[in-house]
Amino acid sequence: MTTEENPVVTVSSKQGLAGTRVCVMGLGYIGLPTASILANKGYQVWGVDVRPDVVETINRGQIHIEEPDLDILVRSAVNSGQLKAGVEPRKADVFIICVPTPINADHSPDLSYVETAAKTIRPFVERGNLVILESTSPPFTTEKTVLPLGIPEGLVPGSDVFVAHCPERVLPGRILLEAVQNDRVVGGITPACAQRAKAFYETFVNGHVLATSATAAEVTKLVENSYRDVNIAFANELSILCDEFDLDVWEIISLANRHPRVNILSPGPGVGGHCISVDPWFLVHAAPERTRLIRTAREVNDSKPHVVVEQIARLAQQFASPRIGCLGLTYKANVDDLRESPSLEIVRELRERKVGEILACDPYVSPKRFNEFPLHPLTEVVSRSQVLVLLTDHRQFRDIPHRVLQEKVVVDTRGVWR
Ligand code: SAJ
Repeated sequence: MTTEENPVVTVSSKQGLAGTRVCVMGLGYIGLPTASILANKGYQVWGVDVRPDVVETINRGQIHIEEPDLDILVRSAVNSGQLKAGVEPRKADVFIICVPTPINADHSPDLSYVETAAKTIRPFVERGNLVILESTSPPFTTEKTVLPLGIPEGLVPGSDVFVAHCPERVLPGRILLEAVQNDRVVGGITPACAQRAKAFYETFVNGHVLATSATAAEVTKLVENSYRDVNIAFANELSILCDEFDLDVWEIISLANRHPRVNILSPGPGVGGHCISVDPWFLVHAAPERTRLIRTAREVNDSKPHVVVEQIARLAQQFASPRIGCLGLTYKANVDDLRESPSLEIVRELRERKVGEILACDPYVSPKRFNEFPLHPLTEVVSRSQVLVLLTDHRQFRDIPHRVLQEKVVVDTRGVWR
């Protein structure tokens, strides 16, 4: 109940962190970096994942996802004994929930992972604990799901126990840097909960930690990703418009961006990843009548892969038996993440429609974890293809010589070969 009962609230430097136990629920793209950053800061971290293979990998000091420098950080955290993993939670001073929050086929939120994580920690939560939801969540999830399911009856939030939402904000590919450098929004179920969470984040975040309510933090996070989705949709709509006029969208955007108050983002094959293509739906679902623009942006971005497929199919018609090279499957450059990837969606649709022989290549996707269709080496794809499609702008593809591209029919969805 009081600050004396738990050191976390007063911790503001590395001193004293070693005595603080943190239990991180979910060791994926957010949970594992968070757990290893905290462990390297000196916290005693217990990481939990439902997958025994993930737990074993981490306990060996290895990682199951691709992220720059994460391997070094995890190895150091495990070797020092500060990070250990298991399939069940343990008692801790701080619980952090970092589980997925996907959407169902009808775009409604699927909160089952949050519900399960909250129920799983409940028997371990004690007076004085801080419980944090980091997963991006629909409005009111902290108050209406985590609080009732995760906090034992009789413990009063804000005095006996502290519950907050602190949405992650890190960019895949720069997670370790951004987890520490970015400003953070921490929203409490009560002001005391927010202050408690703020004190915790200030022990390892260099950016500003901004306190608010749990619901405001939930909506702020969704607004950030919706803002980006709407702006990418604008760029994607421009690319469709410019095709209609037979104009180069990249030229138009670079000219328009010379205006001091215009900053248009880049069109692409669509919007993927587990964040921007999902999170805006949480707002749309929560208030369908108030989110016309956000919904339309989602629809524009979701339609883009089909526009690209049509374009490829049209161009392929000039060959009797077209061989189409598809470069890149992941949702964006230089990451291994295939979730909601428009590039993968395009390759799947081309294969289903039997547009020609499809030769796919992605240096970031190991055939060990991907066996839906064969992957080919870059040199083979480039030499054998008549139509060459750039879907994900991995650095390896940017260096293909111009003279090679000149011999092909090229579809460059990212504008990097211009
Ligand atoms: N994309 C474009 N054109 C652009 C920028 C991106 O087509 O100009 C595409 C990408 O290729 C990709 C998708 O959009 O398919 C999303 O990529 P991204 O790099 O914009 O963002 P994410 O999904 O990797 O990470 C986002 C970030 N949110 C914002 O920038 C507002 C990150 O800070 C969040 O932490 C993350 O979502 C998350 O976890 O919510």
